[in-house]
Amino acid sequence: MRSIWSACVLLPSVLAGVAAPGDWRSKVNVQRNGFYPLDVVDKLEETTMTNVDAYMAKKIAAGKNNGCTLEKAGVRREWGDMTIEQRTDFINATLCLMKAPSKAPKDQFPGARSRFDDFMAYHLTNAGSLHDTIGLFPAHKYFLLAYETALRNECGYKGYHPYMNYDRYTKDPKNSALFNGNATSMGGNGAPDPKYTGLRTNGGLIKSGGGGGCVTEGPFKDYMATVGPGSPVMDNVPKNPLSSGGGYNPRCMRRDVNVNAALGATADRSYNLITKSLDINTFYNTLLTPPRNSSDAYNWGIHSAGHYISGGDPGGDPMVSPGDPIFYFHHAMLDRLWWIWQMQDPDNRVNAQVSLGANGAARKIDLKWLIADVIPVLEAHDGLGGHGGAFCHVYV
Ligand SMILES: *[C@@H]1O[C@H](CO)[C@@H](O)[C@H](O)[C@H]1NC(C)=O
Ligand SMILES: *[C@@H]1O[C@H](CO)[C@@H](O)[C@H](O)[C@H]1NC(C)=O
Ligand SMILES: *[C@@H]1O[C@H](CO)[C@@H](O)[C@H](O)[C@H]1NC(C)=O
Ligand SMILES: [Cu+2]
Repeated sequence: MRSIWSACVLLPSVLAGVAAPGDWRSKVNVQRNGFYPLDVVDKLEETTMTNVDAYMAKKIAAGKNNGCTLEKAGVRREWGDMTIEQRTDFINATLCLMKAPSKAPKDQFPGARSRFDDFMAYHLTNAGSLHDTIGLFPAHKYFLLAYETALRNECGYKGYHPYMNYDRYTKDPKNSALFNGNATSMGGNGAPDPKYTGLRTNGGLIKSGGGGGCVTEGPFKDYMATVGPGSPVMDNVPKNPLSSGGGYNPRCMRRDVNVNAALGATADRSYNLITKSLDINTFYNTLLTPPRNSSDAYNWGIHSAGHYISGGDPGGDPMVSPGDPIFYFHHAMLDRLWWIWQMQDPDNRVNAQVSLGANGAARKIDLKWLIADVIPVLEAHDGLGGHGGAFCHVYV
């Protein structure tokens, strides 16, 4: 691992003693792995950091930053940019959460046996408000914060949640640092399941990537999904003993690490999504349901593509997808794309809400047993100071 920002790059502005535009590099700890060249979105993010720096300076001057500064912000990194030690710490904390005691109501979710399961249980019963026009971005931003907070407060994790840059998984996802199945990956592919041929999405049939069975390699090979299924995308997922899906249904984690899905989330697609969506409705609709295009073989929409890079059960099941820890890597990446989009024009975009829902600004996000505070939805729009500074992160 190396940091590409050498001291001599920083020196002139340090000597001048003023924070010139571009000085974000002296405030944020950038850590890159030279194995991955920057893609068009990474480059856009770097140029956007000047806007972010100016936006923060303005908020600080107005006393509205809630204690959040770029220097203090948690840095969420791409998995491949993290050192082996950082990856190990993260994996250990995830394994800890899978053993930590559940706080979900026992009568409603007798199947939730760990703190990790609690998140799956919440998603199962609140999928509507988590995914509608008003909720999708801010509710998942808060859900991710709640999960990251549990890793930190309940399992001693010192870092911040990683994200997966989809583009890095468009060539050979099965042999990537995220999915190669070794001790410092997030687990391997599922064993081949000839009965699993793929799944239907908005854009057509995503052909199987060759997996579909149980994950047998890596740190989560012994992990059992508990609650659900809700809306399984595979056959032969055992039924839950309760009609609510909240009962105990221990089953192996299945995956289909799928390059055909990943090709629907290449960097050029994310770049176009950010730069060509001039309002939040266009951004939301293009992300979820892009216009049909018969000459595009991978037109799934980036949201679906991201979920199905590993798919399976519970990961591919829209009701219980947080039962595969990769869920949070995907939603961190979506949060990153939303944030880069907002920061093209922060004054107008941070509080922009998809206009299809009624009473958008009055909505509150209540994650119940996941995190204490019930927060107004707009407080989960600002990743750098929202909700009294509880949100204070950058993506690098
Ligand atoms: C992670 O857990 C393993 C197994 O419990 C342990 O050997 C290792 O030291 C831990 N690593 C870190 C970085 O804490
Ligand atoms: C796991 O794979 C990654 C990425 O290829 C590599 O950097 C790392 O050294 C491997 N670790 C082990 C324990 O094999
Ligand atoms: C449809 O897909 C093709 C092939 O990827 C692409 O060249 C073209 O620009 C797309 N059309 C629209 C309207 O997005
Ligand atoms: Cu989702």
